[in-house]
Amino acid sequence: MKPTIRGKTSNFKTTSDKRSTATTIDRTTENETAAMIIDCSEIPGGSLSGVYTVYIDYQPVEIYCELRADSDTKKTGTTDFYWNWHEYKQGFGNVNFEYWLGNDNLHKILSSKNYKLRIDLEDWNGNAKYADYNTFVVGSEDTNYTLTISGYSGDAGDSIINPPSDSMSQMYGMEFSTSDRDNDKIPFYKAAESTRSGWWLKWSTDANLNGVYYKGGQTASDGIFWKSWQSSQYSLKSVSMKIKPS
Ligand SMILES: [Ca+2]
Repeated sequence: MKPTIRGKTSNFKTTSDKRSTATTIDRTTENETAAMIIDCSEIPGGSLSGVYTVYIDYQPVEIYCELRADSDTKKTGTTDFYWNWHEYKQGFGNVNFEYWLGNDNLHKILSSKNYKLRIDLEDWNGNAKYADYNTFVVGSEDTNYTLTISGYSGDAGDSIINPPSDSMSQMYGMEFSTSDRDNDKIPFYKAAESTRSGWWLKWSTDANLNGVYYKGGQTASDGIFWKSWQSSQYSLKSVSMKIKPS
């Protein structure tokens, strides 16, 4: 059952996969006492993008590895991302389409070495933008998955770091909140309910990537938005978050 996946570094391509956390692979070897994580880039060149079963702390986890620009599956917004703490912790969704890898897995993978985050965005007119972050770390559950992120580049603008520390939309250093776990910074208020998401929230956000999926570019305050490109009222057609070693 132990996958042996080796090979040259493959390309990491852009697609419009909606919210797929295309990510990394865990490899256990005969000589390792602890799970060792490898990433999708170590899958042999020429392999197809798709779902791979990997092992994180010896637990099988299905992840989506994006290896070529061959992803043309249609995304329909069928997965609701308004889940509770436990579900965000464990992960949810259909790994072929829309899913969340799980905050525990994110923490384990991102703690294993340095990773970049790439966010791809698409609006309803066929326009695509991206935002890259050189550093992306998610703390353990003990920290409520506190976010550390830095090093923006891209053409979508920075909706994560730019909101400064005195902004209600600050994300850096924030803890994860869900509908049933209020870790935002505002007493008597649940930011995760207002954004209809699970996310790193102080009060509100400029980057509501786990918001409600509205079709056709509808105006909504709890949609999927990226404020520095489109407004915080414009619900995007597709978004994805992907990681790879930096
Ligand atoms: Ca609160």
